[in-house]
This record gives sequence, C-alpha cells and structure tokens, in this order.
Amino acid sequence: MENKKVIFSGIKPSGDLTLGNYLGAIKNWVKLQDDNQYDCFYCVVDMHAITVKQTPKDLRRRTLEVLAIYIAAGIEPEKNTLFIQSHVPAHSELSWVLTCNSYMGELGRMTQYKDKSAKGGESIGAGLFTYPVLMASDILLYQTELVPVGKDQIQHLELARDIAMRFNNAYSDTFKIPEGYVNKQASKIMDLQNPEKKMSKSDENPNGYILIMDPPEVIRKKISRAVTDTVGKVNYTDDQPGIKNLINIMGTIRGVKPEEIVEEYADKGYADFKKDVAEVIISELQPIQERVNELMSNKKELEEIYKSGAQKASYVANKTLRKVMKKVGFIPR
Ligand code: ATP
Ligand code: LTN
Repeated sequence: MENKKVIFSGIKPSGDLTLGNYLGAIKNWVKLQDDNQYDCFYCVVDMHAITVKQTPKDLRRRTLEVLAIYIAAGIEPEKNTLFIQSHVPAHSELSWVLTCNSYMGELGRMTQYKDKSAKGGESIGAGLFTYPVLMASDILLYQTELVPVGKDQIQHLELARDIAMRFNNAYSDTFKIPEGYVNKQASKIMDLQNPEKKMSKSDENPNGYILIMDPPEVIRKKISRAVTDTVGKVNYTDDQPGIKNLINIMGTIRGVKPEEIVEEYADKGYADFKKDVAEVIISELQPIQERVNELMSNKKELEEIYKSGAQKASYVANKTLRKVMKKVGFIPR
C-alpha cells in the first residue's frame, strides 16, 4: 500500500447522475482499480453540492445513491476507499488554509464559476467562487498523483497544481503535485438535444441527458429523439456532432474505436443506428440499476461502507493536515 500511487476523484450529488458522469468518470475508475498499482479514494462530494441550492431530503437520498452507483458500477469497497466528503472534516479545514493562499484573480478565471454565476444574477453564493479551493483540498490531502475526471475539470485540476506548488514554495515541500487523467473518447459526452454543450445533470431539459437510473423505455425514447443532421450517414466528424456523440457513447461502452462503428453502419440509416445505441446503453446500465436498487433497499450495507471509508480517509487526510497546520504556524492541538 505504501508504494502505490494515490488516485482521488469525486462526484457531487447535486442531481441524478447521467451517462456523462458514468462514461466520463466512473467507468474509468473501475478500469483503474484492476491495475492494482493504485490506492484509490472515491468520494461523494456533498459539500460541493451545496454550492447551489439543494433540498435536504433530496441531497440525503442522492448522496447515498451516488455511493450505491459507485459500488454497483464495480468499484469494490474492499479494494478502494469510498466515503462522503462531509464525514472527513479535514477537507473543510485544509480548504480554509488554501483559500488564504489563493488569489481572487485565478478563481475568477474559472470557466465553471463564470458559467454558473452568469445564470445566478445578483445572489451568487460565495461557495461557487471558492469551489475549486475545496476541490484542491480534496485532492491534496491524500498526496494524490492521479485524478481521473472529464475534460471540464482540467482547469480546476490545474489550479489545484498551482495552489500546491505555491504552498510548497512558500513553506517547504508538503503536497504531491497531481496530474489529470482523461479518457479521450468519453472525456465529453454531449447533450442529446444540443450536441454543442456537455451533457449535464443540472440541465433543465431531461431529453438532453440520459440518467444512469433511467428505465429502458425512457432511454429508447431519448435516443430516438436525439438531434442528428441531414447528412444521413454515420460519420465520425465535427460536422455531425450529434452522430459523433452517439458514436462516442457506443464506442466507449463496447470498447471499440469510432472507425469500427462507422464501418459497421456504413450501409445503415440513423434509425437503425440509434436503435442499437439505445440497446447498448440499456444492457450496460440494467445490471447497475438492479444493484443500486438492492443497495438502496438495505442502507445498513452502505452505512458500513461509508463509515469505514471515512475512518480510513481521515487517517490519511489528517497526516497531511497536521503538517500543513504546523507549517503555517498554528499551535499543535
Ligand atoms: P453539473 O453539470 O451539475 O455541474 P456534472 O454533471 O458536471 O455536474 P459533476 O459532479 O460535476 O457532474 O462531475 C462528476 C464527474 O463527471 C467529473 O469528473 C466530470 O468531469 C464528469 N462529467 C460530467 N459530465 C460529463 C460529460 N458530459 N462527459 C464526460 N464527463 C463528464
Ligand atoms: N469539481 C468536480 C467534482 C469534484 C472532484 C473533486 C473531482 C470535487 N472534488 C476532487 C475530482 C477530484 C466536478 O464538478 N465534477
């Protein structure tokens, strides 16, 4: 365990998880665990979720459901550390210290902040602005080397690196400098109704996304309504963003390259292609859904997993936190 590289990643329970979260993040985590050379921490980042307004009851359900999805997707609690962010206070504690070592300018340049605050009008929560500092704390507490995320998170990851280097320079070596890990084909699954923007769980139009928990008939309907084009041929090109997105979805699930799919559908129309895409998604998601339902009907098992996960995570996180506090000049407790 000592010599293994550390992986950290998280998803916020701010909405029901989409196929984008699954293919862009979770599916890669499952692959990495099989490598056996990593010590992995997968977190449900509930404190990040409250940067936008949440209904307490929904937040509780979703937090457990995200954890259940991690497990159902194949992340084994025995091999990995699975936990809930708010159960490890070191995350908020380090976050304050790092906030004091971050600049208004760099935080203001974050695209996610700019996008989300543009929609917020006058009353934008300050948490949306300091969000990346909490994310940096998540990562840096565990001396993380690799952070598997979708493309949209690369900017935040770079900021985490900058904050870590700045701290190391100011106070001496404390944090490992993390790297991002992005799966190219699934790095950005696009919205089915508007393939120019990423599929997002907080979208208003449910036809734009597929939820991990969507029943088969809903998946069929959403895929059949996905926006395509008038070319009428299955090609992998930026000129046909809707079709390109469906190829990426099918290719990632089946583990085949886009060119193979293009060849396979050379003589077929969009209707046939879409039908197959829907079935591929359904057969991938169905076993996961069954296991999630099972886990959600007996919370005891989940409880044991997140409790022992928080214990393991706290142990590692507190080691880093103690160093940080000492270095900045706080009196040891
Ligand atoms: P929101 O849209 O509400 O901000 P989100 O759907 O982006 O949220 P997060 O919890 O922020 O979800 O993301 C969890 C992980 O899923 C991150 O690693 C992110 O990069 C990845 N991810 C999210 N959406 C996609 C997508 N459409 N394609 C690929 N990866 C994605
Ligand atoms: N900000 C990320 C979620 C997230 C995360 C992290 C990802 C919070 N902390 C640490 C990787 C590592 C998002 O919006 N997807």
